[in-house]
Amino acid sequence: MDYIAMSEFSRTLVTTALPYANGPVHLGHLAGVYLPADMYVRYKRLKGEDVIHIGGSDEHGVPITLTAEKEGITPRDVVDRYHRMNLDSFTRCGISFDYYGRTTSKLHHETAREFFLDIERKGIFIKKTEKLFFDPKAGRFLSDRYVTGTCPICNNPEANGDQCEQCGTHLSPLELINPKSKISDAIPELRDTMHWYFPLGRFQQQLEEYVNGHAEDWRPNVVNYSRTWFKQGLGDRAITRDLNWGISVPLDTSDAEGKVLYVWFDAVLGYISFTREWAVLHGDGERWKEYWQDPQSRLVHFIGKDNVVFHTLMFPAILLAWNEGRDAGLYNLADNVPASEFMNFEGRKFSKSRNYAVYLGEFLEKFPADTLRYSIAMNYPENKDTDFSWLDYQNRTNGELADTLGNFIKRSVDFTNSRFEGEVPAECTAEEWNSVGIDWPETLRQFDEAFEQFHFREAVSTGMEIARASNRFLTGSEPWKVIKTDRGAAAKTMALSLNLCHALSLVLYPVIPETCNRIHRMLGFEGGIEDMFAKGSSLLAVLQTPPLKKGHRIGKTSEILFTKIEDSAIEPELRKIEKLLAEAEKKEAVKVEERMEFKPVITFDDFLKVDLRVAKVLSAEKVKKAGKLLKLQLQVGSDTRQVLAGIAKNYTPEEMVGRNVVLVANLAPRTIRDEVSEGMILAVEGEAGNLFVIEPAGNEINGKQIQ
Ligand code: B3M
Ligand code: ZN
Repeated sequence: MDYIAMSEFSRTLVTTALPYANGPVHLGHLAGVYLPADMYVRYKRLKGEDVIHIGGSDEHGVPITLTAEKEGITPRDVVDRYHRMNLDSFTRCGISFDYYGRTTSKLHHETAREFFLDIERKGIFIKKTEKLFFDPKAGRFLSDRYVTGTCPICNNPEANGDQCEQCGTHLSPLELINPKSKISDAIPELRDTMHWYFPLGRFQQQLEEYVNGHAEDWRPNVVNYSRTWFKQGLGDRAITRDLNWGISVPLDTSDAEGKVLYVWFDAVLGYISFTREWAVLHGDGERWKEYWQDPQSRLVHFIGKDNVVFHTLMFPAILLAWNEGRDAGLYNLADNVPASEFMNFEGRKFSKSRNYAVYLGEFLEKFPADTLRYSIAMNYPENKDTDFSWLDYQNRTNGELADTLGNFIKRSVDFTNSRFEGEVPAECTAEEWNSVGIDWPETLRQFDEAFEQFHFREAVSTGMEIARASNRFLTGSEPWKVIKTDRGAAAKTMALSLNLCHALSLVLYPVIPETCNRIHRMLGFEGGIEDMFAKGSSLLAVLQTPPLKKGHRIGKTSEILFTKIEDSAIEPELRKIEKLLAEAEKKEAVKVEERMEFKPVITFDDFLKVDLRVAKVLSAEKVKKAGKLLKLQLQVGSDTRQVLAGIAKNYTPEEMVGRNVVLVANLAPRTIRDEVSEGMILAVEGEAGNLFVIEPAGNEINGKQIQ
């Protein structure tokens, strides 16, 4: 078939981000990663291409050990629970993985160790000793997330060691004021510890060439995001951690004791291990190599935008390190990384910690998978964040799925059964097929292009357009009237309509597979559409001409494909959201009240200890990798000072220059982001974390004390 090009690659390996087995997947995950990937692989299978979809659970990492400690169970209990739960939700949602693995598996541990040892043997890793917090009570080193304390930027007393949730600043635990161990509440001590680092910089040139080579075919955001990293210069990334859950560093030396591989180092390798496990399961333990190492194979990673650098820089760098010095068994780098934007829920971000989410498993207990798949696909966050709302879901289900698609299929099947003895009543020509209101060659070309270029909304819309055109054709032809005077014409209409039903069952199969299989059976076929898949031949090719021949027997009964969603069914859901929002607001209100609790009384002498001065901003600039920080040079009388202030969200550097500010002039200097801050400037926090700098007004006041 000339207008649906076969891929230039002979096979495709699709991977989907491995969700942490630390909580249930929600609709946001489905929308960004798993549904688009599933539609893509189902489309490829329909086209007769060789494709496999590999996914699984990310079962290591600190969030899992934290959950275990909070619940008083083992990390193993946590991952067992959520692995099972997520796999079950995906299965019920029709996400057709060829294999869904777990990073706790034996083969995965072996694969990750093999990579570590290969790169270690080549002398690529760098070992560095650094000071890290150690909990003296618990007797162990604390990775970033195990330390809490006050944020140096916004004073949030519960900032995490890696990030402050209140102001969003990325932090290192050493930057926290009054750090505390989350395990024992002990004040942590700084101790020396040695870690392995992966020198990303060593591969910068190769990575730049790789990303630039895809500047045309990757999504702009994926390219731009990677380029931002190149501009900053790729540094060394620690790839080991002091932790007792994970893949232990595979060396016998004493410095490897108590250390595991960093979760991201092992997780991306999961794609490889799981393909190996898939191959073993299919009776040929070597077959995974076809997908990973044959240059004729194509690798595609479906991920969310927050995981881009790990897939465009870190994982490729690991593979390049492996490939270095080899001339056989080289790994392919990904040919595309279709990273999605986020899908919000009723106008707000999904948030696991605030429990503001609809979990996939819960959803599927109440509503059918295909209706969810369809409405999420139509809101696919391809290049901007989108929104899932109950009303949109209800409208699409009732209007597009039930009224347009479901109704057309049912009318076609019922009328054929009642008036034409359940048989396709006429033979149709290619010409007639092209006169039903659909330009087949053009439609199928667009459809193919949309899928191949990951424009899922367009692809599914094209399918729904065919349903609309079909409806128009049937309604406009009025066979129920025409049959009274011209049985032949009515027969022709029904033959074409049944062919349209068949076409719809194929083109909508990637998005609503379960429904399409029901249509398939209503049309008199046994089994499912999957049973017709044939490698090397496209099912869509049959749509060049009307595929059903005269005399083909359809099924005896029709089904109602979609039940309409009544207002009463979504009302409880809407009420639940109202409750969640009210709770969130209540929490905010409590926060404000908390702030009204004044600090303990101090004496006047205490107050006099604070040296507050008027200073003028001479220059200001942004701080690398610290989006919230501005570096200010201040004039304080005859003195100059450098101060870092977390105000970049509210002020551009240009806006700050020339302003008067209040400087706490006798505060001990602190190092933030490798920059010294000699004091701090006063600001007040308004709504939504906005900071407003206090600006004293007056003449000749520079350097003067505030009292
Ligand atoms: N588990 C992070 C996440 O779930 C991480 C993805 C791993 S992909 C190899 O967003
Ligand atoms: Zn903060």
